[in-house]
Amino acid sequence: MLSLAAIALVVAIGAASAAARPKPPVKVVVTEYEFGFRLSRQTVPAGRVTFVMRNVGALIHNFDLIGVKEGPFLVPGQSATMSTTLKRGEYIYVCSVKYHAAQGMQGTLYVQ
Ligand SMILES: [Cu+2]
Repeated sequence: MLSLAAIALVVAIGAASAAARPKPPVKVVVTEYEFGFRLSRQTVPAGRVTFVMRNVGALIHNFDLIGVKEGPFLVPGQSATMSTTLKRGEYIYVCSVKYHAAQGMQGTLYVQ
């Protein structure tokens, strides 16, 4: 029978190795289309985030996380990634092609 001490040791080792390993960045898939965005997750933990942006529409679009980082303009069918480090808060994102935000290409990303 496994003693309680042995179980405690296994748990302690597990916790130590988890702490030593840096956390992998959180991935958010951003789909761009006329006229809106679909995000694989709307809320992420604070820290490193990688956005995988895909334009599945018929016009040029981008993903501009206002005040943080602006993704490249993507032609239909194109993809790109961008990484950034986010603190807790609410972040507005838009497509910065003229009139696209007003037509629905905007939203809020929540960082907890
Ligand atoms: Cu757009």
